[in-house]
Amino acid sequence: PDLFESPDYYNIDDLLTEEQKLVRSAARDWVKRDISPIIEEAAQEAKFPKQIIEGLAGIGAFGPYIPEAYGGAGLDQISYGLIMQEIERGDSGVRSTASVQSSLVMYPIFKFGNEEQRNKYLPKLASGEFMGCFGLTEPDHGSNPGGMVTHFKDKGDHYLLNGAKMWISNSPFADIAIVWAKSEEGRIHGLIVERGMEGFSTPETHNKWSLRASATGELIFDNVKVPKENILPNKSGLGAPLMCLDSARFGIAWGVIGAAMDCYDTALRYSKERHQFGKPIGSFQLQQKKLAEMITEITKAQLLAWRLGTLRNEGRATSAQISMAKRNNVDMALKIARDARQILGGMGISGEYSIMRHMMNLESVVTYEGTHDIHLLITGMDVTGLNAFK
Ligand code: TGC
Ligand code: FAD
Repeated sequence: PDLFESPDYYNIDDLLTEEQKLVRSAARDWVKRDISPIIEEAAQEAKFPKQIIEGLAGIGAFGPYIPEAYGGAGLDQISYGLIMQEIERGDSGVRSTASVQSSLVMYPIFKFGNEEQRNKYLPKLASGEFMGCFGLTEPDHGSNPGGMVTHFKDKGDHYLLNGAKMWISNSPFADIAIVWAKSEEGRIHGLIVERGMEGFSTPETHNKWSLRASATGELIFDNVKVPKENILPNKSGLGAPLMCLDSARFGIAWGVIGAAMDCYDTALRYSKERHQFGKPIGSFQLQQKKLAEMITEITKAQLLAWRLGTLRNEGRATSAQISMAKRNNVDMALKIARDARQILGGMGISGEYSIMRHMMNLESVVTYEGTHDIHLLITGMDVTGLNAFK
């Protein structure tokens, strides 16, 4: 079938620069060639396809907006968004790997690290020679990361780290982890923990029905001696990891549009080919309603993402604006995946088509990086000035 028609109902391409369109094409071609043919099997087997790391680095998916001096692609925020969109057209789990590497590992090292840390890690992360993960969530602290109990003590020439993180994307194979932990004073800091440090282990989480092509695991710290030079010196407090989340949530707001587009393309094509009662099912009003609403919602999500990208490029996007786009766009994609699956009838549950995989993946995306509820409460707090969390 003719993959990836990429609906552009409102001529949004006119709003993109030539460079942004080139970046998007390169990512789209790579996903079509290297992800689409292998992803269903990887998801069925619940295996992260490690062979794609080089290709992800090749399309600039690792640190798209990190300056070229540190190995990044030096691109703008809309280009970053478009890369995430094209990758997630293939699979949300692959986009997760790229989101984590870029926004949750490279970004904090770039933003809160010193020059030595930037030079030591960023070029290797950009090329995929090093893979990273981000440990914020704990077994008892998910939506409320400020309550974390993972902590470190100053032992003179090193820090002694104890605790555990859970639900960590990329953890089973990551070379380094950005770990958020409390000091003896109760202040949150970021530490760079490297695979191989004694007392550090990363058991994989099995039996997921979602993001099966992405490896998820724990991070366990049992008296891990972390060299003092591995602390990120330039920002502490919960605001530091939340700044990383702003960047990743922005990428997700774009990424899920790709998953939605793939579901829409597939359902539209199927609705014209599949005949029942002597007619294509796309000629029935009930199916047209679903398709018309899908393209309307995709178009609204594209405009939200584009405007947010422009605000990010100008350094003006607020965290609450990012929350609105993450929440709206993930919900939009999840609803489209569910409707598209129905349009395919029984075929909708088959791995012959990508829709059920997208649908199951999006059940994680609506939960991670701040749940649907949490982002609603962030908007609620922003417009009322009243905090409903506590
Ligand atoms: P609160 O008291 O409101 O804030 C603490 C400090 O942080 C500041 N702040 C922010 N700074 C930067 N960016 C933001 N978005 C910020 N939001 C708040 C705030 O000003 C304050 O600063 P200061 O200087 O006064 O201390 O914090 P709270 O404890 O009430 O929590 C607020 C809440 C609930 C919104 C926040 O904790 C939250 O977002 N919870 C959701 C947790 C979450 O998103 N976890 C994600 C884990 S990582 C992940 O899921 C990766 S999946 C990756 C993949 O595979 O793609
Ligand atoms: P909880 O916080 O226990 O929430 C349970 C329910 O309660 C939710 O519906 C929530 O909306 C609701 N709720 C919570 N608080 C409130 C409130 N104040 N008011 C109303 N309702 C509320 N984390 C990382 O640090 N790094 C990663 O790389 C990472 N990758 C992930 C990959 C996958 C596949 C998954 C599933 C998760 C990942 N996470 C990661 C963790 C993710 O960020 C958390 O699952 C998420 O933040 C929610 O936390 P929780 O699961 O503990 O749910």
